[in-house]
Amino acid sequence: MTPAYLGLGSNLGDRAKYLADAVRLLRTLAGVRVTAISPVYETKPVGLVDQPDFLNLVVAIETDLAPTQLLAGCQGVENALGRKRDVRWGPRTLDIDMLCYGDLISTSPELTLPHPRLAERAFVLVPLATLAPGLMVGGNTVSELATASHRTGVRECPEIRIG
Ligand code: X6L
Ligand code: MG
Ligand code: MG
Repeated sequence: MTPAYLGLGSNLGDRAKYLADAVRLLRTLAGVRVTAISPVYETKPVGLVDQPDFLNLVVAIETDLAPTQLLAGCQGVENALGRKRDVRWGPRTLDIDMLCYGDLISTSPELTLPHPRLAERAFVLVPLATLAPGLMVGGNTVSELATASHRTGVRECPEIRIG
């Protein structure tokens, strides 16, 4: 079993329901065991800023799946929840990004691990730091990176409970 971390985000429709449904579907994937779920955060959009605010969280799993199998499983959950791929970086019902897969480093164009923008994204680092503060990413701990991100545009939503 390999530990892995998935970053989930939604900024269309009933965002909390999409996240809850996504976690439920991830639990049904053969070879995937969900071990922890971070709090939910409301976050300002990054990349394409003129779109609705996101809800983001991070899920810790243990998996028997190979990285490409896990990627396919995540894309299956995105598709099941109505993900359309039109506008690059645009609004989405559900996005699932593979953040880390064990200590694997991969530079393949289909799947780069750890996630290429992980170290700069407060909307991923802040939830990830609640589950894996000591995890090393590119020579720094997630806790250090989360602090360096100044939690910009990230607000915890304790009223939304998922899992
Ligand atoms: C320059 C060029 C600066 C590109 C930033 C940032 C591109 C983020 C893509 C960028 C750039 C992204 C989420 C989001 C997106 C999310 C929040 C992306 C992909 N996904 N903002 N923006 N949460 N808060 O899940 O991450 S689009
Ligand atoms: Mg993403
Ligand atoms: Mg994605």
